[in-house]
Amino acid sequence: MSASESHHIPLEFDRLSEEEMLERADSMLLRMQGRRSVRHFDTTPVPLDVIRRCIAAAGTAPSGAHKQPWTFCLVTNAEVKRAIREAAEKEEYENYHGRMSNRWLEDLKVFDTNHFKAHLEEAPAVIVVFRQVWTVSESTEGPKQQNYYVQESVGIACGMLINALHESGLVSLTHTPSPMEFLTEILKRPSNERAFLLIPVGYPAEDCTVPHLERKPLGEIMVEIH
Ligand code: IYR
Repeated sequence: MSASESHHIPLEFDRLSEEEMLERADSMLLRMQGRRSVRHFDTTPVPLDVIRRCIAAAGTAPSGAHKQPWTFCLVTNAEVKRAIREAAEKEEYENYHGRMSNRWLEDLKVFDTNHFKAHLEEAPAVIVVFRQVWTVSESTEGPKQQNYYVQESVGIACGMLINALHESGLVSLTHTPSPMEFLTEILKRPSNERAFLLIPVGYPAEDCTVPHLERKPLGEIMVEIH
């Protein structure tokens, strides 16, 4: 099949000098090393256009067969955030009081977490990411379209979103209350969507602290085979 038959277009790409590549990789690494998950938010509103652009950036993620099987629900409504918090706390109470193993609870000690989730109300915005297990084409009457590698695709998009938020001067938390079905109900999402990740977004509280953690050095996360 020729390029024109498969609707290919020329790639726009500028080769950089090795020096510039290293400089960019270095400065990106430095900025990414400064990102932390934050659990204590300032209640000050954030510019929603910034978040909208970050979501647009997440939407550039690669996906299985380019199905883009994601929906980003941006929530700022105080009543809806309260409903999410209440439902999340109910599930998390069960998690912390029997559903999580002792080893799991032990592993979480450094984070000082519990079933109280004030950040779900305090953060001025909460993004709930949904994965689309199938897609309905055009009209809702249309046939179900299969999606592929949905977890991988939405996971990559979420990573890009978290980085975009950080790059834009906001902080976030990746929160996965379990189970998450209540989000479908509260946000009135269609039957092809499943909640994937809940991301409170905002500015950090003035007195915000984060756990003293270290990241694995490169030598521990990479093997090279040349
Ligand atoms: N979902 C719970 C517990 C929790 C689990 C993991 I894995 C974490 O990295 C942090 C918390 C909660 O949000 O508190």
